[in-house]
Formats: sequence, C-alpha cells, structure tokens
Amino acid sequence: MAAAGIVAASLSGAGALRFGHFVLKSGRASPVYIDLRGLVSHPRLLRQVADLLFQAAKDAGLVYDCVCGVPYTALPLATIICSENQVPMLIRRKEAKDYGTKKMVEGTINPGETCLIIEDVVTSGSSVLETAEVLRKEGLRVTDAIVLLDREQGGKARLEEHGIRLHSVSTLSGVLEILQQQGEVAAEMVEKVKEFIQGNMFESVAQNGPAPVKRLCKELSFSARAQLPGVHPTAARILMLMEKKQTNLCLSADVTSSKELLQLAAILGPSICILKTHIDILNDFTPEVVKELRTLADQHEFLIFEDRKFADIGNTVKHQYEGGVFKIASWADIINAHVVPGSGVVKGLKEVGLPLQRGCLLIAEMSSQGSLATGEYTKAAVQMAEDNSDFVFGFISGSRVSNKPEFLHLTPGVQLQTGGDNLGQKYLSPKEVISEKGSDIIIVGRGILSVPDRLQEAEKYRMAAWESYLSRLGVCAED
Ligand code: 5BU
Repeated sequence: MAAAGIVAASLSGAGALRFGHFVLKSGRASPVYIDLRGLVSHPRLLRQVADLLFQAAKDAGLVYDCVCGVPYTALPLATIICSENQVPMLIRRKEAKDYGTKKMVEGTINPGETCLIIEDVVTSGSSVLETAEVLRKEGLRVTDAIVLLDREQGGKARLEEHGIRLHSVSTLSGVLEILQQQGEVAAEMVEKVKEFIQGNMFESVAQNGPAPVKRLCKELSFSARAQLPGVHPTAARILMLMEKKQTNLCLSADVTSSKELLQLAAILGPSICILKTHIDILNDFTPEVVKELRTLADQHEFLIFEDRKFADIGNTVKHQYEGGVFKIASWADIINAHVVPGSGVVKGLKEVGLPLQRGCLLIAEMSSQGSLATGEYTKAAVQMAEDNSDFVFGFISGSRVSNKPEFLHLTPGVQLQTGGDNLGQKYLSPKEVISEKGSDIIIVGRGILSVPDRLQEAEKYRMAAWESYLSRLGVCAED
C-alpha cells in the first residue's frame, strides 16, 4: 500500500521508530516506541505526511469547518494541511494561558461548526479524547479524527464510544511488514511487536460486556479538570501532577520512625501523587523531619497531606493547625476536617490555610465498619465544601459524593486483597474504588507497608489505580 510505504519511509527517515523497552504515556511497557516529534527536521517528509493525512480525510468524504492538531507533534502537520488547503485552524493549548483567562483554544471558534482532529499516533485514544473534550466544551462538533499511525491497541473502539470515528493512514503492523520486506526489521521483532499488540489491547466497553448505551461521555480527564474555571489551586496541582506522573496513588505513610518516613518518601516518591502523614504517631518528631520531607516532596513532585482530621470549634482548630509542636500549616499542603462541628471548623482552618495557599478535604464518608458518616451527614459535608470552595477542594469518601469535577475524591480502605482488619477497617480494591465508585485517588497504607518490596507493591497499586482511571475515561459516568 503506497500510503503505508510513505509512512514507513517517514518513520525510518526521521528515526521515529525504536525497539527496546519503553513505558508509554498510559503507563504500559512496550517493545516499540514511535516518536514523530523529530519529523519537523525533515521538511520533505513532514509535507508528505501532512498530504497523506489530508488525503485520508478526503477519501473518507469528511466535511469539516476547521482543523485542530493534537499538541504538540500534530501541530505542524495541522498547520501544513490548513495552509495548503485554505482551511481555518484552531490551536488547543495544553495549559491555560494564565490563571485568569483560562483560554484553552486559540483561533476563531464558531460554536456548532465541525472540527477535524489530526493526530500522529493513536494508542489508547486518550490524547485525541482530551483534545475533543476541550473543543466540545467550546461548542464545536467533533466527529472524526485522522491519524497517521494506529497502534491497533483498542484506541479506535474507545474513540468510537465517545462519538469519534478514527481514520488511519496506516497501522503499526502494516508499517512493520513493509520494514520487514525492506530488511529494516527482523522477522522476530515483527512477531514480538504483533504479540505485544494482541496482549495489550486497551479494553473498550463494547468488548468488555453488554453494549453500552451510546451517548457522549461527560467524564473529564485529570488534566482537563485541572483547567476548569474555578478549580482550587491545590486540586489543579494534584490533577496536573497525576497526569504528568501517571499516578493516582496516595501513600498513607503510617510509620513511627522519622528515618523510615523519609526513606519511604525518597523511594516511593516517584510513584505517588500525595504522601499522607499522621505526624503525631512519629516517636522521634523534630521540625527537621518535616523540612526534609518537604524537600523530598518538591524533588519528587508529590503533595503532603497531614491526616489530622480536625474536629473542634473554629478557634481551637486554628491553633491546632498553625501552632503547637507540629506547626502543620507550615509544611502540609493538604489537611482534612470532620464536618461534625458545623462550618466553624472550616472557617477557623481557612483563616490559617488560605493565606498560605493550602487546601482542605472534608470527611464525607469513612472506610470503617459502622461509620456514622452516611446519608444526610454526607450531603451536609458536600454542601459545606461547596460553600467553602476557596479552601475545600474535595473529600475523603468511599465513593464519588459530588458530581462537580472541580472536587477531588480520595478514598482510604484500599488493598489488592479485599476484606478488612480486626479493628473495623474495610478494604475495597483499586478497581472497585476508581472504576466503580468513581473516586479519583486511592489511599493505601498497610497494603504497601506490610510487604518487603514496598516499591514494587506501590507500583502494583499505582498501575491498578491508573488503569482503572484510564478505563473510566472510556466509560460514560452517570450524569
Ligand atoms: P491502611 O493501612 O491502608 O488501612 O491505612 C489507611 C489510612 O487511611 C490510615 O492512615 C487511616 O488513618 C486513614 N483513614 C482511613 O483508613 N479511613 C478513613 O475513613 C479515613 C482515614 Br478519614
């Protein structure tokens, strides 16, 4: 096939296809890595690839008003297509321009018009989906996407579930066959990659059970939520770093020695988005410990959450938060509070936390057997969060208690082996918590701390929770 031949030539010409051991954006390992960013240094190939993409849209009989390339690799491709064919272009920003304006798309947006998405490589389809979400939020219709190379790992089916038809110029197996014929890749490697593709399909809902009711998905990715207007800065930070580090794992570092706490932070830091402390269980607390913990948090990009569960009148919690031996406000990015005292507890904490740009989680539900935080109590917690959203950015809860995507949900009581302990703790699996209960972040303590290889175990939890999050993007949440 001529198109696949040009794609194969472009990939090898631009050094865009590599074999070995790679970790993809999704967190999965792959024997093959495709990176077309270097194509910009090969103007002839760049032009050829852009022409192929445009031709694919033409062959599919698509009618569209404007074109948007998925940033960044597809940006120059979209530019060439638009400039050569006199089609208006839109640029999707990856980060909002600045905190005030939150402009996510550059160019003239005419709501109701159809925008065609251009992408270089599709694996799970999540990058195309993210771009589609942003465009749709602006009122544009997104029905089709053109991709140069489909890795054939389920992205097409997943996009279809979101109302996007994927048209590919070529497939990974097609390109590999050509490269094999040309003697550029060994037959064994081709087989290995094909086996990898077969064994690493991103599940689509359709393959995974009864056919879902087709409707457009309201579920936003973490990075899209980070850019919502009015999202709390602490929530935005967590959402962005979760996407960047591909982790929605919070480690509950329930250890009693400072040395062990710091070792945990140093070793597990890259695998987590938040480290949760109970600073008052340390046998040897000194201010130096939290100073070192802060350094590690900045180095490995995680936030510190002191699980202090404030539950007194405003005036008292203010002092407990700011002063005493621990001076929690000086080092913890996040704290939490019970709502049982009424809104005074949040108001007191806010007086200390707001000027320091800290954030607070409200305990809406608890993981323990017989917890009284249910029903009306949970609803009251949600209301209190909404009334104080300048400081409160989410919940500790067993499930999603608010449908506002600005709020984060963190869930304790998580282990790979479900069940409980002998003191009333109840455990659900990462998948149950993230995919079924709709929470965002799993909080894991003994599930990780009680095994000899804590890093390996943390990675298991990270992968399980992250995959569950990704699969959630492919499933429509309840409205
Ligand atoms: P575990 O070892 O994964 O069971 O630890 C759970 C942690 O979460 C522990 O620090 C508890 O204090 C914390 N936790 C909880 O388990 N359940 C709750 O409802 C809340 C906090 Br709130």
